[in-house]
Amino acid sequence: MNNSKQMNNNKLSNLKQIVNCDTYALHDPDSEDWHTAVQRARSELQQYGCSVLTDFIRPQILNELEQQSEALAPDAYDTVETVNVYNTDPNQSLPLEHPARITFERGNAFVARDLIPENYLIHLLYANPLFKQFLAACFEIDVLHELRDPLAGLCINVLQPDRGHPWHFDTNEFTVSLLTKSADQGGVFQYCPNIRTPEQENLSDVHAVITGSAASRIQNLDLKCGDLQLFMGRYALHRVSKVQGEKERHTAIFAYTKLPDVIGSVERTRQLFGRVLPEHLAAQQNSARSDKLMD
Ligand SMILES: O=C(O)CCC(=O)C(=O)O
Ligand SMILES: [Fe+2]
Repeated sequence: MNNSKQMNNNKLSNLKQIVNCDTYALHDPDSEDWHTAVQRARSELQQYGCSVLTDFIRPQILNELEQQSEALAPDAYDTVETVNVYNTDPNQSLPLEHPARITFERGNAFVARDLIPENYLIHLLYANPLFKQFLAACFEIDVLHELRDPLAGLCINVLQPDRGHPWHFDTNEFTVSLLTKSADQGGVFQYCPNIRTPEQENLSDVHAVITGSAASRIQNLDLKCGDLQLFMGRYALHRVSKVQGEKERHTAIFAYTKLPDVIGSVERTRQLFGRVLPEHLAAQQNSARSDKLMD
């Protein structure tokens, strides 16, 4: 067998070992089951901006998934940051009632991609071509690209007891996440579907939600370990409520983009991971130039 055939076989067997392919036929993009799963996700994304693929991971490996997550959690960059829902500077000269003036403590910590071994389950899944092909179809995009960012493409989001991930919009239009360890209590993913559009910020509703006076707009997701969540986080305001009890809550965040070669800015990377790599500095230098010539 030649090398590339062997590699494809390995990827297929990895996928079948990790994903519940009886329910989600990721291994066979020509099958009716594959199209049915894609269609369901598409229609939920169109309606609510969110689709949960329950029991996406094979139950036999949920323990291993949690153990790998636990082994990496101590490496998370842990800092409590003051943020607003837009992740912009909260001190700008905006009226006091503007939602950007309301701040929260962001208490989650990220384990960066370069600390996650390539043979760990979430890393195998993130880079798997059949996984990417399926997700691209669900989001109705031709091709999904892994970030070229060596830190931000794949992360574990760690919430310790008494910490929460406050109300925010994501920068990326869509996100894929997987609960790898659940909290005893609290740590609930909450969101407000379609609260803004590319044309309309809808500041008054955003303000009402984050000040606690629009509870009826908020949907709670009851996620279990091994459920995969597809989410349009740029248009839906969302948060993870404070974790209660003894256990941490972990999610794997799989970041993909429509455009290739995406690398985070030096400033944002330092905020999220406490460090930057030569790739971030080089990308910043290149983007400051008016051309892409070597000299
Ligand atoms: O951990 C989660 O479930 C959500 C995380 C999130 O919203 C984010 O990382 O932007
Ligand atoms: Fe988010």
